[in-house]
Amino acid sequence: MGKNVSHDEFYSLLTEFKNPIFLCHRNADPDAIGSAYALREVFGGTIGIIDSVDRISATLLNYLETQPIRHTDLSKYDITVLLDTSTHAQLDGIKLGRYCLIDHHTTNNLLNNAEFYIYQPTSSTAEIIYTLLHEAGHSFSVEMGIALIAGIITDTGHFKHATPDSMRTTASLLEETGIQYGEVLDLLSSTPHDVSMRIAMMKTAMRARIVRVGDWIIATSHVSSFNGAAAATLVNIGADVAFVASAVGDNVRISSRARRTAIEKGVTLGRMLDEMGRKHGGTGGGHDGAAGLELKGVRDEILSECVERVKQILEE
Ligand SMILES: [Mn+2]
Repeated sequence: MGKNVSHDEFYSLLTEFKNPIFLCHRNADPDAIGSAYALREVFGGTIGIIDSVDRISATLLNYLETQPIRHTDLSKYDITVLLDTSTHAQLDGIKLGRYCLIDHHTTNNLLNNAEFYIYQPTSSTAEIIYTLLHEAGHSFSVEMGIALIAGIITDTGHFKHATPDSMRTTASLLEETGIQYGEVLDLLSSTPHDVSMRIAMMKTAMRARIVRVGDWIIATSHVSSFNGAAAATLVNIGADVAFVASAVGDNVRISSRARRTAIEKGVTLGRMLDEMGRKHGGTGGGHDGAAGLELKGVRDEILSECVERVKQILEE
């Protein structure tokens, strides 16, 4: 049984390891990368990724002049620090040795086997990292500040799902480092959208199926990649809740997004997809407004079940 520890304890436990690896989930986002970067600046060690990093993380890593290690043999390190990771599926079956964890997702299946962990339902892992380092008396470099703020911005959907704490943490980081908020936005928006991504967004819209429940709109679609961005696009152009499927080997991967009004009505996607994952022998989870699911099954049947579940909530 993993040990739930305070920030203080986590900090002092981690200092006992000489050679930690800060491991990010599959397709690492700025919340994972930013968190790993800030911790490595303080504790030394290595930043590890499972397969690749997302578009914005690639820009961030370039700015930070940091190259993470890929396909890594974890036995070379005395501890693995899992960041922003809530399911085994996000690790592509990599063999974990001794590990600890910091995460913020609605559900987390990796706590039991962790040696120690901080698990808090904040809006980003970066906020937890800020508190951990701030309480230990560390100051933040400009690079650490940019890395953590980038994580907060992307995980809160540019502050759409922000809490007072995510605002406060961002404000403290800006104050402590002298960074201008606009600098971080410029860095994030300098990421080019490549042509295959733009085509995927258009195909998602073309293929969308629309279900209307009163004044609510649920949309489903499918693309070969970029399904997270695709679900966000469907919400941006009018859906209240969107599910977009992709085929990943023999599996179906679903990304979902929900508008704040739908969340307030009770659509909590992280829990819903976690439940569906358990029911069908796959894995799912995430946040109320942004979640994922991966399982074996028939794409349209899974999408229909997603729609049915949301319909039931919206019809109440
Ligand atoms: Mn996160």
